[in-house]
Amino acid sequence: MRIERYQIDEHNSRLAEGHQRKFEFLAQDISRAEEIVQKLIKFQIAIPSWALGTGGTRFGRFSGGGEPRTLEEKMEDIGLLHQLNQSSGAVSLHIPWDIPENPNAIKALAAQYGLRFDAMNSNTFQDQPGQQHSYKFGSMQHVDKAVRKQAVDHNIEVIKYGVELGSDSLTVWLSDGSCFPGQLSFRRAFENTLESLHEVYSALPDNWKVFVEYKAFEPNFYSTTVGDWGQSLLYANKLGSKAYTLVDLGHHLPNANIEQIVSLLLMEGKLGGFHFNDSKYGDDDLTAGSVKPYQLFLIFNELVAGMDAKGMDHASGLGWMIDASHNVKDPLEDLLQSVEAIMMAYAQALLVDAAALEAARQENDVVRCQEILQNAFRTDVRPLVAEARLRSNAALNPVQLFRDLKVRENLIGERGLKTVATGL
Ligand code: LRH
Ligand code: MN
Repeated sequence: MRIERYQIDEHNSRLAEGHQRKFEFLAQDISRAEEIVQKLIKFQIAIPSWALGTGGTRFGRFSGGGEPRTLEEKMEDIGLLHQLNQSSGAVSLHIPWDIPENPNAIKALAAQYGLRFDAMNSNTFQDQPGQQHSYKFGSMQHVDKAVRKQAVDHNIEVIKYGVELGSDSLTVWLSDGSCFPGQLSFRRAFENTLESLHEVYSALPDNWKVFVEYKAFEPNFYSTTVGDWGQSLLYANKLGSKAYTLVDLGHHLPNANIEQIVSLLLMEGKLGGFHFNDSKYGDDDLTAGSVKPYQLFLIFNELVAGMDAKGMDHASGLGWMIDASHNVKDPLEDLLQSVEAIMMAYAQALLVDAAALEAARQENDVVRCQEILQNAFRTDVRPLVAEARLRSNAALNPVQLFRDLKVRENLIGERGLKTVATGL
């Protein structure tokens, strides 16, 4: 389904007066409003190809209908999201869930929708039909060299697909670990994994990066072989300059200070990118900013400060990707809300008066430090984010237009109620 230009224009003209009033009221107090709007227009977030259908848990899955059946239909849905917010201009593919049978055709289709390919994702956490060796006891950590070789070969195959599509990075998330004390030699598992990652690293094209994604637990529940930021950094440092860490917000133990982790990884020049989502307990893969919006703001506050300290371009300096799963929300509405929350956290972080904050820190004026941060966080930046969309010919209120145009109903009409998208 494509949205016609006039449909967006009509929607925006209905909301224009209210938006203009709110934007002018906000902008009159923000000297850098124009600069912030320009930064928001440039900022693009990659949509995961594995999160366009209904997710589920081991207890059940409740499909909403109209799910994309093919990679082409997934590109169509991401193209529709991008039409609505002009902030979703990239796709992160997961292999083998979304193998581009005809890479050139998929690349051309992506260009039609204004989409580029962000990081490719390998999958050595499931056994595929006809697979020679099982990953039941791990992939790159496995005691059997043949299993490790199978995992390395798969990652090299994923790089090949990415090169054909114009991607320039690979995310490696390993579910490897153990479920019981005694089951695994932590040292051997680390050495086997590092040896395997070195083989993948040496297959990277010169301009490519590899992101080592860490996770505290699940599906293993005693140890995870890339279990936290320290282990991921250890691998990335031992692999070389093209290796980085990837921070999935849901992959931390309760109450971890993720903004501190982000600031240190950025300081070390080893932060590669993000998988944005939110969680209250485990790897819940909920809508970004839906449970802990202040944490998302604090993370972006460290990102803006850290990237400015290194003179990095905000939009292209890191891999900005969503990684979510939709158990009760419409997948596309959920993704629209996640993009909005990320854009708002970024806008609020851009509002922080860094010089005043530094001065207050030098005076150990703790109260003033909090006032400066929370003044930014408590500023309703939605008119700034909406203005960026308006100037990008997107919708002032994407979720509202999605509903007014009965997009889900149309997709169900086209695809049926029972279609199931590949992915989580
Ligand atoms: C693991 C993870 C990883 C993906 C998968 C879909 O929890 O975050 O990034 O490969 O989800
Ligand atoms: Mn992830």
